[in-house]
Amino acid sequence: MKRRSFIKNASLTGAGLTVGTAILGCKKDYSEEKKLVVDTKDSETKAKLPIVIATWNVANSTAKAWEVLQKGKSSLEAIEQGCMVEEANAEGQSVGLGGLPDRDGNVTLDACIMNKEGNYGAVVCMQNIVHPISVARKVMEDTPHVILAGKGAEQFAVSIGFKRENLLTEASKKAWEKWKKTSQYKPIINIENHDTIGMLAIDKNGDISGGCTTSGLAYKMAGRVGDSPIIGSGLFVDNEVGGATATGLGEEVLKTVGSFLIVELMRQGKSPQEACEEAIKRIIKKSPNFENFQVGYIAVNKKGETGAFSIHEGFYTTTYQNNENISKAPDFYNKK
Ligand code: SD4
Repeated sequence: MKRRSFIKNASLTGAGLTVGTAILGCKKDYSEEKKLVVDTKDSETKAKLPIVIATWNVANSTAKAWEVLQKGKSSLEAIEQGCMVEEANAEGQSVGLGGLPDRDGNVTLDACIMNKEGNYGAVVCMQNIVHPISVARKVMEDTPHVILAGKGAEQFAVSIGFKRENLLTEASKKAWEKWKKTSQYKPIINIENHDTIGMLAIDKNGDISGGCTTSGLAYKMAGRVGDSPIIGSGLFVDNEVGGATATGLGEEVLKTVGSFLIVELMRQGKSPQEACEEAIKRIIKKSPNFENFQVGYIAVNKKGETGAFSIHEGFYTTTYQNNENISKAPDFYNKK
């Protein structure tokens, strides 16, 4: 076996890694870790890159991100601009402008972004700003912190030039007023999920970034923060391995630190698909209540291979790869 293909195999299977370490026949050599890096210049990988993958049916967002990548810009830039498309879309009721409000009628937004260096920025429970993904990027790049919350996040955004806007559209206000008549706080499968954007992109240099942006659960308690802006839960990227992001009932994703789990499983040799399935199974094992909520994951590895899996039917993903922008329904766990 040629050295390079051995390294490749070692990086892709847990067994390969064990054998590799055994052949070295001694204490773990940490320089081996470096060999996990996939050669993004090999022809198989090149064919799959660049790539953008996102949760739900968001072809306009992935098209924007793809356009940015085609101009030779970074995956970080693609993520920000791709997510901004849905944030500005007043029709989408679970992200940005037009997002469904909390119980008190306030639209509060959560978002985060991660770059190839593993840097991270987030805003949680922020009001009145249409583009939380861009504010999250500014938190990452221009502050010594990683998360800004509520009023502080809003003040920071305004101080650097973002405009305050009312995010509650007539349609979302009407929906909230209707909900208030019964005030039933029960997550509804797939309804609470639509259009939360979790997006992962790999640029032509093979560098991965990710973002996640949402208005969170409709009619949540005031102050509630979900998984989407929390590193490791709603999103995780490791440029040596891949990235993962989540949608659905954030409380369940948070308890199992789902996106970090998926990236770590890929690091150990699982494919993106196997890793997503394992993370869903972890939730199911811990929550006998899984019939009543939805969670969906997507993942991409360094080679541009993707995976997606959810608890229930009804989840969608959109992938822009090899010049095709395709939305499809991935496999799911609960087949009755
Ligand atoms: C949350 N994961 O706040 C988000 C919800 C979601 O579309 O995905 N909404 O729990």
